[in-house]
Amino acid sequence: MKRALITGITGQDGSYLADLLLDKGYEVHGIVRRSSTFNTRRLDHIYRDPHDAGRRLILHYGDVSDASRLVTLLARVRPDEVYHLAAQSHVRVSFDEPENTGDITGMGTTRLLEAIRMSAMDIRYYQASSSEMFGAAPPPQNERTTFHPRSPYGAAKVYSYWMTRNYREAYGMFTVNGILFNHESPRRGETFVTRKIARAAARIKAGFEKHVFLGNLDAVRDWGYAPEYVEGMWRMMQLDQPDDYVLATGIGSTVREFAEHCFSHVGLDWREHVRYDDVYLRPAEVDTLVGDAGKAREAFGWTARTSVYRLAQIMVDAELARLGSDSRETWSANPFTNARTPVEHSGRVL
Ligand code: NDP
Ligand code: GDR
Repeated sequence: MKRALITGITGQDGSYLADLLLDKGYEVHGIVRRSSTFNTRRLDHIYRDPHDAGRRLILHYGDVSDASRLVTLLARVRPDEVYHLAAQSHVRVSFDEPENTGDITGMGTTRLLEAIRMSAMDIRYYQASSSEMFGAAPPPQNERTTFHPRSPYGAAKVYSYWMTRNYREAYGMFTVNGILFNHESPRRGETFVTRKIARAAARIKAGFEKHVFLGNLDAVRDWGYAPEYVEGMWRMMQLDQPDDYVLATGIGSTVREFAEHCFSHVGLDWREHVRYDDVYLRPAEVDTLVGDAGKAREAFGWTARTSVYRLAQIMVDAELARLGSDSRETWSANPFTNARTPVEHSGRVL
């Protein structure tokens, strides 16, 4: 049985990747940050009691800021494959916390690569690289495009990208960069724009709210469906030779268009419900990201299958279903419910 270790297993991609690897018969180990509240909600459906002898999902406390913990975890788990997904992944927040973002999103990669190197084990390594590394470079972007990051997050990912390549070139390690364009799902964090809009459309339709506050509606992103992207991560880890690959749909849409798709799906006109708040602007914006995934298609037959329009429907339908199963009180108590809570005004929740 193959063994995988996933950092960031509690996040959107980590949870889909855990689903996929369990389906493929792996034993899956995940690193979870200690938190005063449960942060394993996305794993509830696959979690098994530790006393269940047959379980193949095993969670360990750890943090990518803690190098010695990464060493002890590798010795304990002895994985065949490591998927490094943990990061401070919010671009807007990275402007507020540049140092923390550098430490976690950048240095966290080096700590893990160095722990793998020192272990002398034969471990394949996946690095969650990002289209944000391209930043201001004109589209379409692919593996040969020069990076021009526009945020502390993007800069930290560029550093991690190069460390990943350097460990391949310097030590002959099997390390791959998956350069993934935006991918979304009902498990997307509530403060990323697609989930925020899908959630608002459903809640407005249900009569809980009237408006949602957004920033730049002109930004163009290449939005795909997350479960397809974790399949691509796994496939690039099964190749004979390590390399770097873009995963993208090749289609760009504006934030405005995404809002239009979500609101029209529930029979509403987005223009009546979307309001502007400059708190959601970034000090430097990435205007247009549209990827060219031709190399991945040729190397391992990967293509995105879900259109942005269908993606919006999937996300809104999931929000409507959630509204049906949750009580109104639960939603009202959620700090993300209202786009203009005092917390958001301080710029902390974006
Ligand atoms: P999420 O923000 O949903 O998940 C991030 C994960 O990292 C969470 O499990 C989080 O834990 C964990 N994490 C954060 N800080 C630490 C830390 N100090 N130590 C250990 N774990 C930590 O991100 P996604 O799932 O969307 O993305 C996965 C990866 O892919 C990220 O690296 C992201 O930057 C990158 N990426 C994402 C893209 C996308 O469109 N989704 C596109 C390209 C790259 P907790 O749950 O406790 O917060
Ligand atoms: P992004 O995703 O920055 O592309 O990073 P996000 O959904 O945060 O922003 C996309 C675009 O929407 C604009 N925008 C808003 N964004 C948010 N979050 N909230 C708003 O209210 C809002 N209004 C407009 C933004 O300005 C931006 O142009 C994501 C993350 O998952 C990264 O970790 C990943 O690397 C990249 O995708 C690829």
